[in-house]
Amino acid sequence: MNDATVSVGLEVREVPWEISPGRTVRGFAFNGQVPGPVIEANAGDELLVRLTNRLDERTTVHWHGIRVPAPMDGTESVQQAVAPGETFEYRFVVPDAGTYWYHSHVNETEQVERGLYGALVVRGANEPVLDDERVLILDDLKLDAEGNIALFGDPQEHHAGREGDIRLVNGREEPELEIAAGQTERWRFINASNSRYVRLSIGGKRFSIIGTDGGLLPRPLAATEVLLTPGERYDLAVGPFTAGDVVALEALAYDRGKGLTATERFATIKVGPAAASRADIPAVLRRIEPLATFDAAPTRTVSMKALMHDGHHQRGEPVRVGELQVWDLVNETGQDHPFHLHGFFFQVLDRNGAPPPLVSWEDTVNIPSKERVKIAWIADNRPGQWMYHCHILEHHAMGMMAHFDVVE
Ligand SMILES: [Cu+2]
Repeated sequence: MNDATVSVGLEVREVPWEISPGRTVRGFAFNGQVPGPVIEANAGDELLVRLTNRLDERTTVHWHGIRVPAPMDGTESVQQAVAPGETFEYRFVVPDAGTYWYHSHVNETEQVERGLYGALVVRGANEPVLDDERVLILDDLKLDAEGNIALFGDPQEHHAGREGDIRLVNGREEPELEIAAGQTERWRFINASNSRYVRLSIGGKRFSIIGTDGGLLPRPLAATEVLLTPGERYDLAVGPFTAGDVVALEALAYDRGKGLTATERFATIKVGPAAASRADIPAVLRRIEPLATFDAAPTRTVSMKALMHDGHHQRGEPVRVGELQVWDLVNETGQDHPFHLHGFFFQVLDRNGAPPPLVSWEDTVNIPSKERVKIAWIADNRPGQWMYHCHILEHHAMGMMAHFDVVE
C-alpha cells in the first residue's frame, strides 16, 4: 500500500436534524449530517482535516483511539479551542487499522448529544474478506415534552449521566436495516452515546467478534452479546441469516448502577432474498504480543472514586516513553465507569481475577461497580500532555479526569 494523504474538510454548524420522518430537532453537525461523514484511510496514510467552526460556541475534534501526536489530540489542554468563524488544521498519520471515531471535546455533553460525532475507518493490508461492510453508530437522545432536545445540566444527569428514550443508529430513530440471506457482513459498531451502555444482541443469534477498539483480535470470538460502553467499538461478523427473517438489533437489560434497564430496540433487520457469499474469515486474524502476564505487579493504582470526587485539574504521575505501565483501575463507586485513555492502546490483563479470553488492543474499558481491571501499556515516543477520563460525558464534564505527561 502506498501511503497517501487523505484531505477532509469538516464544517461544524447548526442543522435541522431529522431523526425520523417528519421529526426534526436542532442538531450540531459535521458537514450538515449526523453522524458526520465516514472518513476512510489506509493504515500509514496521513490525514489532513481542515476544521471550520460555524457554531456560536467554541469546539475541537478529538480523534478517539488514533495514536496521534499530542498536539493533535483535540483537547483544550493541547490546543486552543476553535472559536466561532475560525479554522484549525489537524494533520497526523493514522498508523493502525481499526474502527475509530471523531467527536467534539468541548462542551461535549451538549455538542456530542446534538450530533458532533462521526466514524473514522482505517484499513490494513490483511483484512478478512466479508460480503459487505457497514458502520453502525449507536446513540440515544433525550427530548422534552415538546419534542426538542431536553435542556442540558439537569443535576440528576451529573451523577447518573444523560440518557434519552430515543434510540438511534447512524442518527436515525430505530431504522430498518436490510441484509441478503446467506451473506456475512462486517458491522463496525461505535457507541457514541453520552452515557448509555449497550449490551448488544442481534436477535440472540450467534456472531463473531473480529475486532475491538484497536483493530482485529488475534482470532474470531463467537458470542451472542457484547457490551458496548460509551466510546467503545466492536467489529462483528454478522450472518448468515435466512430469507424472510426479521431480527431485532437490541440492547439487553443491564444495570450500570442506576437500576436494571429493559430490553430496548435500536433497529430492525430485514433479511432479503439470498445472495452468494464470498465471506472468508480466517482462523487467525493477526498476532498480538502480550505486554505482560496476568499476574504482573501494578505500577500504579487509579481509583475511580478519587477520580470522580477530586474534581478538575488532577495530575497523574508522568509516564516515561518505553516503560511498561501496569495500572490497576479500581472502582469503589456504586456505578460502572468506562475508562478512556487518550492516544495510546492498552491490553486488559486481569478483570476481577481472571484474564480475558484473548489479548486485544483497547482504548476504553468498562470498570464495573465494585470491581477492578488491570491494564498494561507502553508509551511509544509521543511525549506531551495526555489524559484519561470517564467516557460517561457528564462524569467527564464534572471533572472525572486526570492529565499526565509522557516524558522521554
Ligand atoms: Cu463515570
